Amino acid sequence: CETPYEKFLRQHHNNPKSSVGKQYCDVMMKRRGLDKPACKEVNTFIHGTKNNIIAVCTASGGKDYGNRLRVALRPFTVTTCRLKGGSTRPPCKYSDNKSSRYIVIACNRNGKPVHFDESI
Ligand code: U5P
Repeated sequence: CETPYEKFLRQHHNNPKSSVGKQYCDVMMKRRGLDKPACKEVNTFIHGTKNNIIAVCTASGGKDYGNRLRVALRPFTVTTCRLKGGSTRPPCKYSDNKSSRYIVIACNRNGKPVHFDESI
């Protein structure tokens, strides 16, 4: 079954950014199963290497951010998908926003990311 780290990667890792056409978020949110049972409201995909994301859990790539969170020392290219309209019933339609941001994540005791909190 899927570990918390594997779930993090499914929800939040896409590198390099997949070329799926104009509606990146609509395609990716469905492809990664984030349209079930309801459309997820907000979800961020990180276009960075696994090694660079894992490094945020260490002193070389991140620092403590309180509340057991870690903030990256360097920005990542990310795409944030935001549900359009008021209904969370599929089919899910998203707006896409690609930007360079400092990700805030939680890591497990093995130094692997397990939660995406926000990007700043
Ligand atoms: N989330 C993102 N990107 C954001 C904010 C939230 O992907 O910029 C996702 C995370 O997976 C988080 C979930 O666990 O939304 C719920 O966020 P929240 O409602 O607890 O803030």
